[in-house]
Amino acid sequence: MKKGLWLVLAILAALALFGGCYITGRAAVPTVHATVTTPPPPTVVGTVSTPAVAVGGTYAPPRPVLVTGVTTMTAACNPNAQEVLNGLDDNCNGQIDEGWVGSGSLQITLGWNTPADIDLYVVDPSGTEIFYNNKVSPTGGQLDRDDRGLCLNEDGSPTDNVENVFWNAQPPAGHYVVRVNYYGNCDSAGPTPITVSIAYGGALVGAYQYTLSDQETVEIASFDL
Ligand SMILES: [Ca+2]
Ligand SMILES: [Ca+2]
Repeated sequence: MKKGLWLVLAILAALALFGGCYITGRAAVPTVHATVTTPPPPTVVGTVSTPAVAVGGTYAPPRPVLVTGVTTMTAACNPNAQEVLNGLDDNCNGQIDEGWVGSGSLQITLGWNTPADIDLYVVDPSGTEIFYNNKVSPTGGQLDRDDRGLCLNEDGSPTDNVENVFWNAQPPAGHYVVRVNYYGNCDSAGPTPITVSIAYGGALVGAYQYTLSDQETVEIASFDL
């Protein structure tokens, strides 16, 4: 009897084990709450100039057309340099004379270093001419510094002159024209070397040179955005 009893018990155990699994069927699918793993931000070492991003992607740099006689300056900036008021991006951060004038997303800056009175003109795609007598365009462009050499200067200095036009927000697409006019020699200035620097989307497009004579007007550069 004992042997028979053990046999019965063994059969019942086998049925409970394998039969149970069979009856249970496929294992229940565990409920998984969707989770999204966000990768950590990249590690940035040092100071990096972040280029502005336009809707739909990064800004495409414009390609200015220069008139005869205008030359492109060789890049001479230094990331460790102190930015000074001179119409140039001294520290290579894509902003011209930051701390003195506005930069924004598009910046066009005239610089010269004689007592002459020279003026910057920028015609934007709306046809608006931005200059000392019309400092704000409906497109958002504005002239925020107007220097007049020895004739009369905003900061009282006959040299280190700068005029600056910039757009804080994204400037309109279309055609831009940059002109400079030698308004007056203020009784002491002769032909004057000038620079025009253009920065767009957090990067310097270029810096351009020309020597301007008294009363001369020159279309330094034109470009499309
Ligand atoms: Ca700079
Ligand atoms: Ca500068």
